[in-house]
Amino acid sequence: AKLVLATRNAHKVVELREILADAGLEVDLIGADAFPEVPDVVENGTTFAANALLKAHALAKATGLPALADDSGLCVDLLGGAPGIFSARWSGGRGDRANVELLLAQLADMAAEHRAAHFACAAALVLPDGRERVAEGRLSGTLRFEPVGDGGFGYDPVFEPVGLDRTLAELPAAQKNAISHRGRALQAMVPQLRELLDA
Ligand code: ITT
Repeated sequence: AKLVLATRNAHKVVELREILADAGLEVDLIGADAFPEVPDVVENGTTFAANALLKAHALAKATGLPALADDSGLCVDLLGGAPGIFSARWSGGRGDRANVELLLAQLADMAAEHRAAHFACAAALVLPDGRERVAEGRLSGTLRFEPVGDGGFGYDPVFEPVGLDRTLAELPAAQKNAISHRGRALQAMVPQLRELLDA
């Protein structure tokens, strides 16, 4: 079965492909870059799930193919859950590194025991006939004071998962995917992908 990945984030595409391949799904994954004429949807939902559904519905409608979207972000306890759904543009669109720098500055005076955070991911599957499914995943941890590691993307270099003494950016990709918010959301979505896509 064909499945369009409704994301323009190249790092997500790599991770989604690996996670779905590991799940043994028989799907032909198509990147959103195959449809450059489809405009980006306005992500004006108030939750990860709402924004994931907006992205998946837009692409399923435009392409006539099943679409899978990921909306995700980092939620910091002390910041009341921010950056949350605003994670990608926390520094006003200046990129991942600037986002991390701003977040570290916002937490500068906070001791390790106050730096709890979690990553959240909502995966949305939408079929051209409008049927939809959502699955969510989380990963809890704490925020470091300095970035460490070259792997992953976004906030990975400052995020230390609970129970590990390394950041997500120090983990091999397979190990990140096995525990990540994205990995967990997708694993929860596998039965629905099999059922709806017959994959
Ligand atoms: P699309 O909407 O096209 O999928 P995006 O990057 O704008 O791409 P989101 O709105 O879902 O996607 O924002 C996700 C942001 O959350 C991402 O840019 C990172 O800053 C952060 N993030 C999500 N998952 C992450 C991960 O696994 N590791 C590090 N940071 C992550």
